[in-house]
Amino acid sequence: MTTVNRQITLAARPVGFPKASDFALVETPMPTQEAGQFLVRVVYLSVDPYMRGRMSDAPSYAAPVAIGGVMGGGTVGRVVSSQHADFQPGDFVEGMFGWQEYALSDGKMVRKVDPLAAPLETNLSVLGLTGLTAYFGLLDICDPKPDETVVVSGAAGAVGSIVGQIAKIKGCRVVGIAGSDMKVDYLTNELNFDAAFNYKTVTQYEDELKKLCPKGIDVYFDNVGGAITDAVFRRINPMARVSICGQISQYNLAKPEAGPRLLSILLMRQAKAHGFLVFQFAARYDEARAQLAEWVRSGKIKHREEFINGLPNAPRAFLHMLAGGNLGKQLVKISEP
Ligand code: NAP
Ligand code: FER
Repeated sequence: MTTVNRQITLAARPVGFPKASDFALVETPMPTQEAGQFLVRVVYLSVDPYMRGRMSDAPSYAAPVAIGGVMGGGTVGRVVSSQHADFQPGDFVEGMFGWQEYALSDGKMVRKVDPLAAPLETNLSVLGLTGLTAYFGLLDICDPKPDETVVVSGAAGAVGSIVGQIAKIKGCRVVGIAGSDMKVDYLTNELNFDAAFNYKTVTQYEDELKKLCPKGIDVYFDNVGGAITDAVFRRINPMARVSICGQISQYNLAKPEAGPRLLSILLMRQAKAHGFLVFQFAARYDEARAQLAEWVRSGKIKHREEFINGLPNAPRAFLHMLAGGNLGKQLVKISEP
């Protein structure tokens, strides 16, 4: 076995949109396992928008990655060797092992996964935090009812594509907003969305929403913020529910964007906007995962993963996702299962 562990570290705090030189590929000695620990070989790494926040030292719910520190991230991997009673060599596990080829673990916050129950990579997509975010952010925050109109931004991405399909299962009219014609085709032709539009070619968002949502908007699942969200707010119905899941249009801005002040719309339409972090639902992950797995098995939810190979390409995969290059969930394949 190799004696070297490769890692991606944070080389510099990004200014604006991150770049390859904000990361470094380093080689370190393989860590030494002690009693109560096991060694994991990482197989798949998830790249996620929240990682942009971890690269910055702005105040947050979680500590930033230190300069020179290993980038954190969700992974699935395989146990190589173990001095931990609950984990045996060959076991597949999901945990926050980060942007590296090998990691030591004490088993805390690690979930064993069954590679025969579902494809391994789905533990980072529809059956992982991505799917759980969609599930709780839509169902708990918005309580969508049959025949209501649901708008999803970031609709062709990992979370958004699952949100729209859950809303269809609940009998809603679903309208997606995404950044390319190919994504719009995918949403309407493959995922059964009722309508979708490309925010990069449509210029009058409000007019487009008026056309595609003739009965107004009852539920808005917001992944992006900014001008798209401003337009949706203007079209919400009385008693609408808005789930603030993400604001990716703002993550790379050096200072917050000035926008119209639209909270009076919430007031006048007696609407609710609710921010959430998926972790607040941790006690109910198993229940949600079982439901998501059933929807996947019965063909009611389709999911898509895209892979970029090799740890050295992890920064490229992350930048590709931030720029909208992904359809569905962006993963990095670090090693063979
Ligand atoms: P994703 O949607 O698979 O990938 C990010 C997508 O964002 C890109 O594909 C791109 O698609 C879009 N995007 C990038 N810049 C944009 C901009 N300026 N305006 C509009 N869209 C832009 O990522 P994800 O993992 O599913 O995350 C989606 C959102 O959920 C993110 O905001 C993330 O922070 C949030 N999230 C929140 C939680 C939570 O606990 N609250 C958990 C997970 C994720 P286009 O081609 O459409 O531009
Ligand atoms: C995310 C975006 C932002 C996310 C968490 C945050 C878990 C929180 C950021 C902060 O508190 O600084 O996608 O996912």
